[in-house]
Amino acid sequence: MLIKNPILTVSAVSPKQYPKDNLPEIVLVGKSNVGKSSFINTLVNRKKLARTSSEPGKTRQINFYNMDNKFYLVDLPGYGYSKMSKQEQEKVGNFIEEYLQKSKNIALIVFLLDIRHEPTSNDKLMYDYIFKTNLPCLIIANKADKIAVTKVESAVNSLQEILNPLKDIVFLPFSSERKIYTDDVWNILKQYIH
Ligand SMILES: Nc1nc2c(ncn2[C@@H]2O[C@H](COP(=O)(O)OP(=O)(O)O)[C@@H](O)[C@H]2O)c(=O)[nH]1
Ligand SMILES: [Mg+2]
Repeated sequence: MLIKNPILTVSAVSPKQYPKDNLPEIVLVGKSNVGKSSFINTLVNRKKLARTSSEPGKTRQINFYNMDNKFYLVDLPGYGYSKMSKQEQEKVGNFIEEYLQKSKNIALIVFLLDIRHEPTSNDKLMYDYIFKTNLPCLIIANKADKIAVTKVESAVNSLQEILNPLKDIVFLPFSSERKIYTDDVWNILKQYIH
């Protein structure tokens, strides 16, 4: 899908600031540094729309990227950054939950994992939380460029085996580094924006 004019329109630190135009929201969830901001940039083919960082734990607000007035891509703060104190981590967790509970416009949750690693305990908590919200979810096994192409399919399958043995959720590989699999992802996203 070609987005002509992606713009960061709102950086919210409280629910009062969430956009009020009721466009559908596709929200990026995942631990710090897994590649959420890069994912947004890759989908819209921009280098610096969403701020990325090799230093995790930087985003403390909820960024709403307006996509041609059709929908929002929503960049949430990452969880599980080890250098953050327990207290700070809890704050970030509450912040994420508040958004997931209060926004009335979430059309799809895109949950990013690292294709190389087993889900962390925080990933599992987040997965269970998302599952309980009953919202539609797409799982992305990111940084697929970090393993051999021939290993990608089995790596995605083993992540699914751990989190979703019933296999009723879509899992897809992705790589912002190599910009591959973006068409597959767009084909899913399109189903949730009308
Ligand atoms: N190799 C590789 N690196 C990636 C990929 N996506 C993101 N990164 C890198 O991972 C780091 C964190 O990315 P960022 O998008 O800021 O993660 P966020 O904290 O989840 O928003 C940056 O150094 C990115 O360049 C990917 O698909 N492959
Ligand atoms: Mg980010």
